[in-house]
Amino acid sequence: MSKRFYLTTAIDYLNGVPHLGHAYEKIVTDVIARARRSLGQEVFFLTGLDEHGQKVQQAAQAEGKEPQAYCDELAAVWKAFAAKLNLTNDDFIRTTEPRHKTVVQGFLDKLHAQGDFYKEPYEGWYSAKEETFLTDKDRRPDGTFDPSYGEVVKLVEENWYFRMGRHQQWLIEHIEANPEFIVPDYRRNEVLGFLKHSTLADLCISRPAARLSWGIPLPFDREFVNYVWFDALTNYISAAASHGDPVVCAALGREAEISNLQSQISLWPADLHVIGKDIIKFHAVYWPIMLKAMGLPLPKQVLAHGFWQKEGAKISKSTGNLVDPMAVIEEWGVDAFRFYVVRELDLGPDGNWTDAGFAARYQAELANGLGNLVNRSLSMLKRYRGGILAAPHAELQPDAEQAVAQTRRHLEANELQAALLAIWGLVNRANQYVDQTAPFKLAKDPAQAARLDQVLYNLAETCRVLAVLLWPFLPATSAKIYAQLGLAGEPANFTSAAWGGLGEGHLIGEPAPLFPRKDTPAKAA
Ligand code: ME8
Repeated sequence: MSKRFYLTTAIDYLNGVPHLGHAYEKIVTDVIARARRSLGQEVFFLTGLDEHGQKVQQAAQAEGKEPQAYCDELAAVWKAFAAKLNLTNDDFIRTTEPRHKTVVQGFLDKLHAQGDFYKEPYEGWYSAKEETFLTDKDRRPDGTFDPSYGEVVKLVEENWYFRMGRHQQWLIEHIEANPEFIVPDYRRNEVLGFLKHSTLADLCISRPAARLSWGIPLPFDREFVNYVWFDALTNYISAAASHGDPVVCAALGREAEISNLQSQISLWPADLHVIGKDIIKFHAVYWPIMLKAMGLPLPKQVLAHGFWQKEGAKISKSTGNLVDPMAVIEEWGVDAFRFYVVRELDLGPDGNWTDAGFAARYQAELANGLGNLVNRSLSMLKRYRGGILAAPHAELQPDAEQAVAQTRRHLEANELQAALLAIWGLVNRANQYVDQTAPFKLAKDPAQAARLDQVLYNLAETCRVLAVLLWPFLPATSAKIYAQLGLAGEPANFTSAAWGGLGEGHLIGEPAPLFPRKDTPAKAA
């Protein structure tokens, strides 16, 4: 059983419908998953939903529904959304599933038995309206709390805490010794700065069930449910356990039970957690500590992406400043959406969605760039040669090989935006080649018949190479290019980007526009 390349996304709170930020994270993770598969690795891609805790309980209450019924209804929407994005996730975990709850409870039991937890009263200011404890930092300059908190009272509450102190030093050393552990490097520096300049407070891992019932009960104290972040982070190993991962099952003492599974998949340690910058502390501080306490190896990498704004302002339900990914996909197609978010925003910095920018990229790079190249190349082959290729010719081979090598290098380093730039280098070169060689003129001169054959071969073969390179990013488009070339199957194997795949006498299929032109002013969302 060889270990898979195991990559995960954050699991989204189930308190609304998916927005641009959720879609972005899932798409970049899918591109990485597809790229690894194309490059020959065995991959396991996990995504899912974070269904417990106050946010979800309140959202259910607001709709007058039982939390479980609320989650079941909405989870169906999110699963359909994952399919709409064309994600190739191998599993979809929900934290309300029994397979997850048993692992969380096993985890809690083991740490409790080891003495990692203690119970203590906490005294603080409490807002019943917001169901949250407040500190002096939450006071306004005049010393009062914001009226949005309602009445704020002194409250004493007992809770369970996870001892953090002994973990601070080794974690600093681990992050320093493994520069790849947190990327980009400015996020690593942020985490190191935090760890070096403050004392890690013990983590409260419970909420009294009397106050918040929507959670996983602590197995050793039923008066409490588990803090939602402890619960949520555990999804990465509960999914692995449910597939019989030997490392996780051994740590949980579940070897016997798991050995009955039909098939076992080796997953842990995770190779890559893809998350947003706002939850880096949970993934790069608390999660490694939880794993270390459990006796499990740490994930190889935590990659924190940036945040999207729309038209320069925060994405927000309350102000209505939203990008509705479903609406964009309906209007422009899923590949146009996948393309824009990966092309526009490198992995790391923050980005800004603009409707005009979306329409401009669609027009210039997809319709006039890739779409026009494929359509005119194949249409000319059809018109001048009945769709039949002449002998292979290698004029564009060096350009294609350069793009293939650059794309491979960037995909291996998860440099997705740079990979797209390399691919578009070839798109632009091939469009320039059409203009320079002018096959429409060659076709008028019988003495140039052999030259026309060469040009048409170079163009068709470049389209084929592009389909292979594009597959992780624009899978539907790349499948269409393959079909229009008269090739069977999906271009899902990077090695087939080698020049010369199309043979003499090959008959292509029917050319059709890949990206219909939009003549009306753009309305992206
Ligand atoms: O944080 N731009 O869930 P969530 C880019 N359940 N990414 C964004 C974004 C934006 N505007 N807004 C949110 C949670 N995200 C927890 C995770 S994991 C064990 C538990 C990203 O629904 C965000 O950074 O608030 C996170 O990675 C993901 O969307 C889910 O956010």
